[in-house]
Amino acid sequence: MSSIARTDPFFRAVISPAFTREHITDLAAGRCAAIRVPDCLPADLCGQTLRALESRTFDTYGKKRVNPPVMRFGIGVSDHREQGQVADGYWNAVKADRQAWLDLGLPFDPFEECRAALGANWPGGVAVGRRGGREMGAGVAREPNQGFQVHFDDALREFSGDLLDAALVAQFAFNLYLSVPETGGETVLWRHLWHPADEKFRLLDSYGYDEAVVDDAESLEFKPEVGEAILINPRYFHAVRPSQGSRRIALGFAVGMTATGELLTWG
Ligand SMILES: O=C(O)CCC(=O)C(=O)O
Ligand SMILES: [Fe+2]
Repeated sequence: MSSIARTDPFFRAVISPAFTREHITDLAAGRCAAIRVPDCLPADLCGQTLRALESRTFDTYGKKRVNPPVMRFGIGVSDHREQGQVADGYWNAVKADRQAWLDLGLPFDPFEECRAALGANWPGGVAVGRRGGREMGAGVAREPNQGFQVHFDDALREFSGDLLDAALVAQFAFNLYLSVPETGGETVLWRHLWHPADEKFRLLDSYGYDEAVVDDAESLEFKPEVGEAILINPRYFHAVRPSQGSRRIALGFAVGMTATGELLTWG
């Protein structure tokens, strides 16, 4: 007699000392849902970045769309979306954002360090993506102390046509955790991809959905650690649980894989 598997062997998080070619390919192909790399960046690099960020005032996302509020240092293209297009204001915001990160006075570029770690074993390389020849933002520091609602990220559905100058064959979300809370703050992924019928669970004017949208879908949950980087398939519904204690601060950006095997990032 054969037993019936109740879990999907491909819906799993792999833990690895580095981002390998095999794991990134598995994530693109659906053979895993997340890659976790503990101690991805040296502790002193994370510490310096955190201390610099702690001395700055964080902004909030649009309070209506992102509620409970999420703090952030930097900008994201999702705040500059107008009718499926990137609003002109994004480019000035990117320019100001680059200066704001330079003004932190760090002797290195934290996003460049993240890209280097991500691309260490990737033959196609990792670069910041371009749109109409212009370089996109490198990423953002986000602080969702009160959590992220259940949501998914998919540039294909958020923007009309290609967001970048290249067509993407897969999308990922990268996070590098600089500070984590003592209680809560887990990242949860559900084995559920958006379906039109899910729209009835959409929270009013929000990026998020009622948790009933993921119903009894298989889930995986992890509690990030300082210095850890994760790469997830953000087309799976996911959320961050509310937390207490230390601030939950992560460097984040989106990653796309092109048909020629380049990894392109944007924030
Ligand atoms: O902070 C996290 O762990 C995940 C945040 C998120 O929603 C994303 O990176 O797309
Ligand atoms: Fe997300």
